[in-house]
Amino acid sequence: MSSEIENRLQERGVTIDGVIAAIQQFSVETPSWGYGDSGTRFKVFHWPGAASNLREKLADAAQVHKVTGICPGVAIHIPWDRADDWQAAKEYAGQLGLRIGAVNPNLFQDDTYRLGSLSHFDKAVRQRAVAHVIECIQIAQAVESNVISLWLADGTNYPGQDDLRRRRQRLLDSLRAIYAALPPGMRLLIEYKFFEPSFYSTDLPDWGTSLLMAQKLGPQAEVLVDTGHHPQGTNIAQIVAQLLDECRLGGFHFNDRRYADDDLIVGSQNPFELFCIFNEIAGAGAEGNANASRIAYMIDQSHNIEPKIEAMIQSVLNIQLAYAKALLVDRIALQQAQEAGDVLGAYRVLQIAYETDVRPLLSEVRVRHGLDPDPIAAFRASGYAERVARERIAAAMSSGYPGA
Ligand code: RM4
Ligand code: MN
Ligand code: MN
Repeated sequence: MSSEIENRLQERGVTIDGVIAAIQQFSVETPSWGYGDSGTRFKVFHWPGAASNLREKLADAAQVHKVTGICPGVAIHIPWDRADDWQAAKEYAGQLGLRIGAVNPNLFQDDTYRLGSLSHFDKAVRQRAVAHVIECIQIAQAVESNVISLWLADGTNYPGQDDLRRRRQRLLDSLRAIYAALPPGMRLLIEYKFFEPSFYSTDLPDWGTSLLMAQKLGPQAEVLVDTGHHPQGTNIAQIVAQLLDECRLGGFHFNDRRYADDDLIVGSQNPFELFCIFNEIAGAGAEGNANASRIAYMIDQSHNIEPKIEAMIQSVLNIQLAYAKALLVDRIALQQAQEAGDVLGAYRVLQIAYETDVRPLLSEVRVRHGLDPDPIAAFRASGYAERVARERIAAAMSSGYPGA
């Protein structure tokens, strides 16, 4: 255990056990699609043994949970993960110590969605898109998940291509039909992204638009912040603060970016930003903000050149690290410095927490859980990646499936 951290907390009358309990309660959902082959528009490199169906993705996700202890949920994407028997899929997840989490509808890969889905000018297309989301709601009910995570590719490429206000009204109409189909307790998380695949306008481009939609729909609709979906330089921590204050922060899709929607390992490019995000959440939580304790933390990454399972473990560890550091912020000293107008004193309160080495603390939390203190080493030592590479390639060859 890090006595440095313990001593510093003691000086403030904070017990290390409280911090450990908060770390133990924290969990992150991993995405099924992060275990399969994915890439860029230039090339998809096949990873030997990469999962190619829901069972394999769940098996891989179970390895991440096994070594980190904080990833019991797995988000699914329909139709990529469509199963004939959802009861069986749910039971298989249960046997692995997992549960199926957020259900992500896919409104961007059907030919009929070329000019939009929920915002399309053709009512028949809109109805088809709404029906797909309602099917996802039914799947969520079957697997006992209570989150629908909606990302919309809708938008236009050229000025004048469609009427922007009419698109908005159609979208709201479609969302109302979806909202009406939500059973009690199920949440609709509305994701936004500033561009891509559309380049002139995107129907849900920013957190404000998603928030307006959520507020019009009702309390079961909330905003989902994907950390890769903002223009360069956007202050995501401030967006998080505003959503927390409005009690509409539904969840996160964590990943990191340098240029666009890069979907890189969380915290690999801008770890301080990740810390600042968690600082807002920890600060709100310390003041009893109701939203802070019911945030769906999820990863949304696709791995191009990385080994997929290890990349996921690394992301989970980076998230946990940032969260633990945010818990160490001296909130009283911070507020005092802020209200004394001590600009740099306040900054230094954050800096002290950010620069604290929390690795011994996290190792301690893992050991208390019966886990290896070093999850990456444990995963590498397990030989799992090599074993599935052999077995899955052999299975693919014997079935004639090329595995690409
Ligand atoms: C989008 C967005 C969604 C994800 C798709 C595959 O950029 O991040 O959340 O489901 O990609
Ligand atoms: Mn996303
Ligand atoms: Mn994305």
